[in-house]
Amino acid sequence: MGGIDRALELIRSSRRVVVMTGAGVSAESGVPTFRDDLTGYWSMFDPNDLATPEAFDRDPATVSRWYDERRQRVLSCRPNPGHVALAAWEEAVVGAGGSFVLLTQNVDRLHQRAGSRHVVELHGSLLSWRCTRTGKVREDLPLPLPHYPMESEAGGLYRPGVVWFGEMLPESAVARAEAAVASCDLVVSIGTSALVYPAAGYVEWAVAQGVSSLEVNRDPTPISDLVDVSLRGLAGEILPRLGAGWRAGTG
Ligand code: BJW
Repeated sequence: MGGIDRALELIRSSRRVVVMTGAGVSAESGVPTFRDDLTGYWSMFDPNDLATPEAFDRDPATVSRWYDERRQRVLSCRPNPGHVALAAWEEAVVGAGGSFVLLTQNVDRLHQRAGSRHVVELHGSLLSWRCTRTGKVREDLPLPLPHYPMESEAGGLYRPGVVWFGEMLPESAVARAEAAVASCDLVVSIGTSALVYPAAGYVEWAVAQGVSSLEVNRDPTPISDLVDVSLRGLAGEILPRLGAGWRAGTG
């Protein structure tokens, strides 16, 4: 039996689905993957020097500008067939009385724009900014920001509303992720290098519990040999093909 057929079988026999997505899902929408994001002016920087609290403390203007340019870019991008297929899968599973939780490491909101409802943003969002003094979150700051960094009304700075290396993930996101993984019967990892924790650990945990598992990725990853089925290719092409599984009904 080919990989796609085995994947369709897993999908047809699952009722409680957890999907973990990463930057590869948005690549076909024109959003550069995290480690490819540095083009033009930004190519002189290492992402690990920009996506940390220390970088923001050292140079809040440069970090704010980088995130504001990325905010503008994702707003000009549109969901691709991979995002749309995941929203349709959720609708089919929930419509059949099952559960579907989409854990995303992406900060671009494209899943929500495609119609996904049960989305857990593990790494925050590019569309939000948070006051360094009060913690107040705003999604209505001018686009682009008038200057970098932008001061808050409380005398702090607005920092990007994302989770940087060394920072804790939002408590509510962790609680929702853990609850979903603890009770799922299928875990699916799509378009992520599976290198960043705790996100990668959620998939590993489900696999260790004996949950059925599927991966979709352009390239091999550290979990490719751990999962039941690893499909090699583009998310925007493979996910619509898997629709035959959920259209056939689940459970
Ligand atoms: C396609 C495709 C197509 C392309 N179709 N596929 C345990 C062990 C070791 C280390 C740690 C650990 N626990 C915690 C850590 C430390 C750290 C960590 O994981 N480090 C590792 C690098 C080793 N984790 C943290 O610090 C986390 N916090 C935490 O754990 O708090 C507790 C704690 C606090 C203090 C001390 C100790 C513990 C926070 C992690 C935050 C990650 N933040 C970022 C930046 C977000 C903001 C921004 O966007 O700028 O999140 S880093 C970056 O990586 C971003 C992404 O969400 C994340 C994952 O990347 P992703 O999505 O996998 O993208 P890529 O680019 O890596 O891969 C793309 C993939 O797609 C590739 O596989 C391609 O093949 C594929 N692809 N096109 C299908 N069309």
